Amino acid sequence: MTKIITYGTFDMFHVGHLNLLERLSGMADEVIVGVSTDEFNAEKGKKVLIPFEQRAKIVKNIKFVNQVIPEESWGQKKDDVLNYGIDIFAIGEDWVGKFDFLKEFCEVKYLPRTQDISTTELKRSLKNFLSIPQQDLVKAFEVLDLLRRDLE
Ligand code: C2G
Repeated sequence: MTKIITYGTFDMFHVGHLNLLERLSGMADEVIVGVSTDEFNAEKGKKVLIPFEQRAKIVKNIKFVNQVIPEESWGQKKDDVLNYGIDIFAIGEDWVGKFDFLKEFCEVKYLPRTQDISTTELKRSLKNFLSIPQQDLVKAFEVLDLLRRDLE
């Protein structure tokens, strides 16, 4: 029974997060995920949109995940690896090298990220969409409606 652990914010859950968790499930029998609390995200200097309870609930309900724990500090990883009997620590390669100190206690793997998607990108696209003047959006939908009718 091999166990793998990862940590993350998982804000505005998207396919990049899902791909990572799916990969973990192919690497071990049990997947444990440390979801960053709102307080820890403040410490990471990361603004989150979705509160911890909702982010944790979504991750807990992903079929590739067996257990969710709160990630409250940078320092908890070693204790988690020892207390949960972790065989592998894995995380996206944006963190490459940052957690090599865990090699003393378990395997450490940095995995390729999913390209062209990130919470930052989603927020930017949403902001751009919402910045389109209301009347331009209305006009665009009217034109689309006319085109659809022509095609019918
Ligand atoms: N990820 C990915 N592909 C993306 C976006 C994210 O593979 N397009 C991965 C990240 O590499 C990370 C995980 O999904 O392994 C969660 O990403 P974030 O929620 O951004 O997590 P982060 O803020 O990097 O927190 O102690 C570790 C930190 O808590 C990691």
